[in-house]
Amino acid sequence: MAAAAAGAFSLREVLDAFRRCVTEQREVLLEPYLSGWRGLIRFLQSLGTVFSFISKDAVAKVTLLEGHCQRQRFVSLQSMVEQELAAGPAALRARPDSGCRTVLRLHRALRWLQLFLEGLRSGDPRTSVLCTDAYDASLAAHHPWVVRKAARLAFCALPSREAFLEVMNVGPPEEAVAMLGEAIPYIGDVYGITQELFERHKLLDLP
Ligand code: 1PX
Repeated sequence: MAAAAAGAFSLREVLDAFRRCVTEQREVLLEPYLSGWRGLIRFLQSLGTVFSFISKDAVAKVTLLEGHCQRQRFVSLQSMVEQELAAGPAALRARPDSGCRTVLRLHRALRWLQLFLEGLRSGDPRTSVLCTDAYDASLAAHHPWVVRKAARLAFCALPSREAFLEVMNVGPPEEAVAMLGEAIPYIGDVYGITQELFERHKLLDLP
């Protein structure tokens, strides 16, 4: 397989990042987690300016988390939750820039991704419908009306299934579909561990 052009999206890279995330102790490592997100954001940016209000928000969140990781030396999601909770749950809830509330937003978006990729893999050619259904089953409940409206409008501009598979940069469509089949369980695993962690610490509704 030809190496993807510098800066171009490759689903393989994202798959590798999410694969590297989960340790034997079932911890989620932040470095590959954020690198997976960087890859996804590059993909979104390649889809055009209609989506820039989404990618800007995602970039802001990833950048904030990278800053926290550098300053506080968090390695895993588990250590971040532990350290941020050390000051007490009320203090954490009051922080608009905490790592936990920021990860929670990406975590909800990861559920969207999982559902959307499952839809793409299923062979349904209606990408906008797949995307809207995935959004309605995940992020929509957490967004105000105006964001929901803008997101649904942007989804109408999504490329076709063939174009999607092509821009994944992993070769012919069958290969892209096979790689989706490989990637989805890794993404699901990261999602599941995070969900359980946040649930246990009652962090699923951090404002
Ligand atoms: C091979 C296919 C890969 C597809 C990759 C697409 C990557 C998508 C990345 C989406 C990241 C979205 C993060 C959203 C985080 C969020 O919920 N932010 C909101 C709340 O934040 P706050 O700090 O205010 O509490 C914020 O209000 C968000 C605003 C922007 C709109 C968010 C719409 C999200 C739609 C997600 C679906 C993306 C569709 C991409 C089409 C491929």
